[in-house]
Amino acid sequence: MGKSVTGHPDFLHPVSPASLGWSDFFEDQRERNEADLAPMRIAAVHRSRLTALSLTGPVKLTLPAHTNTGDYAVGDWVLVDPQTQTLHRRLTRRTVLARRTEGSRPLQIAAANVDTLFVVTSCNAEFNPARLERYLALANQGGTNPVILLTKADTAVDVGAYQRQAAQLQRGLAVLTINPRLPEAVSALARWCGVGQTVALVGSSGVGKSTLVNTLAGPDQNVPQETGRIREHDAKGRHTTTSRSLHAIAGGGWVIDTPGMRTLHVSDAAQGIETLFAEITELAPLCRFRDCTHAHEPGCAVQAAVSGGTLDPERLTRWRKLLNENRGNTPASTGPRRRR
Ligand SMILES: Nc1nc2c(ncn2[C@@H]2O[C@H](COP(=O)(O)OP(=O)(O)OP(=O)(O)O)[C@@H](O)[C@H]2O)c(=O)[nH]1
Ligand SMILES: [Mg+2]
Ligand SMILES: [Zn+2]
Repeated sequence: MGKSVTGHPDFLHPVSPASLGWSDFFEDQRERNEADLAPMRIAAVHRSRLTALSLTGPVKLTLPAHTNTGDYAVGDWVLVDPQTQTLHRRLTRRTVLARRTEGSRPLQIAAANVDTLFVVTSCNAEFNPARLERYLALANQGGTNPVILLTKADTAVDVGAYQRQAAQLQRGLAVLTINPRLPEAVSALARWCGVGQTVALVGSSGVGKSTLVNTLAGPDQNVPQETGRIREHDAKGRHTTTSRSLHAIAGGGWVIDTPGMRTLHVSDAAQGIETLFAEITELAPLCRFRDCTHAHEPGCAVQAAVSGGTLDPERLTRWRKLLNENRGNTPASTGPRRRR
């Protein structure tokens, strides 16, 4: 048994690798000579140490000399020497939530191996379609299924208006209205939180992410996540959560809590943006010109959709803005090749 750590992450029950999220995708990456190494899942990343979940409990990992904790993300699968608790290597990620922090390269991995991204937003002044679209692009790009969770419906006058706006952000998008403080939220989200499933919570500060983590974790949670009240006049949160962490959900799944983000810059997300704006992307081949920018060209199918009332002009503006930002932030070597 490894050195036990107190506090989060929570470790409530003995688990099988599958119940921790292990699958053939990871098993197939194990080399023959790695049979003695134990698969563990990164539960918290600190400046100088990593905490992982093993089948026998939480473990403080020892890092090999040449690595630093920045190479790892919450949700990562790693192979560990069970005797010394020394990390041997990280396995290739199945999904990634990667973002660009101001001026930074490489991208920062916010979380790894997440099945469902819960994009949490509130029915108040925090609600912002352009911001939500950024989260959706991030989820699409990383191979993670996005779901919008609307909180604070109890404080809103017209909840339906928020629900309708959210549902229009991406084709087929699931939008749920929940109160993170009530146990009913658990059953509402159960289909994404089954045994071995991993969800991550993202969104602005104060939308109720950590409150939801505590509700999902249930009464047996060792150390609840800290939560904080929002400012009354502008609904802004106080950035209560400052690091990412993995927590057990009472029903068997796993949830990653993250700090509220001020701004989410998009980069390396051309595919994610294309999925997000499918209704625009799909019209492009119908335009007269192959390189139509859908701005002023004659025979533009996208402009025709705007005139015909089937495409919201604001949506087109946001698409253009996000695409331009993505181009500006994506180096030619990794992005779509435009120059030789
Ligand atoms: N009225 C109401 N309050 C809620 C709801 N959901 C969360 N809250 C409250 O909102 C406040 C902020 O919740 P947190 O869980 O700390 O928010 P967070 O998203 O984790 O914020 P950061 O950690 O700062 O990113 C707390 O006072 C919660 O009790 C809701 O549906 N209705
Ligand atoms: Mg929080
Ligand atoms: Zn066009």
